Amino acid sequence: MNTATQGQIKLNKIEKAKLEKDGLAVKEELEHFAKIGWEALDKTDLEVRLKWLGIFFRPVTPGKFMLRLRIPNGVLNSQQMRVLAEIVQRYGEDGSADVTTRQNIQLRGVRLEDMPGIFSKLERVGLTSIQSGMDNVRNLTGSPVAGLDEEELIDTRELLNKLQDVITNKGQGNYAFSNLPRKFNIAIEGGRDNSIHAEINDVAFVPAYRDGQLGFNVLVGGYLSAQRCAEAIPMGVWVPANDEVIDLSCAILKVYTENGAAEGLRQTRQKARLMWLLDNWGMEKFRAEVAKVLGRELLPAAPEDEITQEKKDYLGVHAQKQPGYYYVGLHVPVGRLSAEKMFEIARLAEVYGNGEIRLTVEQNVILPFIAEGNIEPLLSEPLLEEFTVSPDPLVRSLVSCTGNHYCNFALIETKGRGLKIAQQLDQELNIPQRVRIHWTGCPNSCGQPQVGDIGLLGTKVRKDGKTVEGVDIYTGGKVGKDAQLGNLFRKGVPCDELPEVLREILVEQFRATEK
Ligand code: SRM
Ligand code: SF4
Repeated sequence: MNTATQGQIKLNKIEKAKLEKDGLAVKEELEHFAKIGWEALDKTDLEVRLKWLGIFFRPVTPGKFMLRLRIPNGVLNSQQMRVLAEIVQRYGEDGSADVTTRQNIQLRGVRLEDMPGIFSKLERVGLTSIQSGMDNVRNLTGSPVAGLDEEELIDTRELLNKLQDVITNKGQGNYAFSNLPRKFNIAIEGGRDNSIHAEINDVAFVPAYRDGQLGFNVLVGGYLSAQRCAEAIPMGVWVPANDEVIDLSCAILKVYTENGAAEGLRQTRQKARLMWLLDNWGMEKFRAEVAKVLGRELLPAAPEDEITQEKKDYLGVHAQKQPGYYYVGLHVPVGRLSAEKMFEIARLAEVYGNGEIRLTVEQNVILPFIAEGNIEPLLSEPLLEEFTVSPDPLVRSLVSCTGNHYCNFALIETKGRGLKIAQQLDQELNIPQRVRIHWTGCPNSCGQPQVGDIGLLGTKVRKDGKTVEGVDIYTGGKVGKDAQLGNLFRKGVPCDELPEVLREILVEQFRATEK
């Protein structure tokens, strides 16, 4: 059964809207939308379909849109960064950008009337925002040091670029993949440290040798949501590190898309991610359906994968495999960038490196190809006082979702508060180990609280007869090898009590001592 013949099945609201008009169709109407202004738009076009173009109406800041790009593998260049900086610069105080938890960039404050011009600018420098929201494949993540790291097993960049080209029809939009039952995350790891959080992707490729040949074992079904958090499970399949990765990804997307309605995925938005199809079918049937679409047998998984290391954060100065060159990881506090800082990053990448800029899922930036003689001058640049290569321990590993400044789902403010508390505790405590604190403003879990050593998930709590901002605390998240999701540790802690509660946890569980 395909989406055009969904007959008697009771579709959810979003599915009905898509049936009326595919989300991607608004691409042809963008010029018209820009002319008539956002207030005149049909509500579904404004709040839902524009997300197929990466344009997000923000009810918190009406008229000031968020634009979510696609930066496969988190690799961009200085020219692209400069264009992004120019776009947000013209919006003054409203304009800014965020590095996201999917190694990507989102622009803020953007006006609808400017979108056609912005899209032309993006296209000229090889960027796109197409299909970056709603029922589409999200930014494709890969090893942030692909092609640089001496220990790398597979360079993920070409695979991810090809995959993005296929999924988005080279940035023009692709109706074959624009009507998934739900969002979909794909990641390809090329190193040993599981830099991409394989466990929380719908499809993840992790390096594995099979009969002496290097390729990938495939994990499927991982996701986080308000309804359920599930770790990805082995598909029991191995693919070589070539176009078969793209073929397999597309086959999985096709199976997911075409069986969504029959399997109930298009009825309930909360039960629509790939894992629900796996629940319904079991892995054997899923594999068989994928093989049918592929038109060939799938090879069984390699007995073990090559994820053998703890997760790195890539901050600081590191030798590259290219002799005489280094990559330098800069810490961007909670991923927030101003236009000025973006221009500066672009300049530093050109003056000291080869113009390339990398992003990480920890919301940081890496400048590669810094020649040995350029390291000291780079480290002395004023930007590196703020975007330091060696931040204090808690600030260093802080990750945060958008929170209530821009996101209408948010139950709390996250980025500002998270940074302030981390800075305070860094001042007060000696913390002998890495502690990754992940903040997220609501149960959607965009800030991945379940992967943090400590995860803080926004909620409302009652205190002294009033409703105040609070968090549910998660602990025990493990990343890298043997990754596993954390569990709820304490519910409903008011945010003003959080420094104290976190201090306690840091002392008891992470060997912190008072300074
Ligand atoms: Fe997310 C929805 C922000 C990564 C799970 N996410 C949203 C929206 C679009 C809601 C909205 O319309 O306001 C948020 C936009 C707020 C804004 O203005 O920025 C939003 N998500 C983000 C970002 C920007 C968080 C960040 O600060 O870095 C991340 C953008 C990634 C990107 O570049 O594409 C982001 N979101 C994630 C992740 C983490 C990941 O992929 O590793 C997750 C959990 C993993 C997953 O998806 O399985 C995540 N976002 C969600 C969900 C819950 C999905 C579900 O199946 O229920 C929603 C709500 C939804 O889709 O209905 C959501
Ligand atoms: Fe918004 Fe909630 Fe996602 Fe944070 S976790 S960005 S508050 S939807």
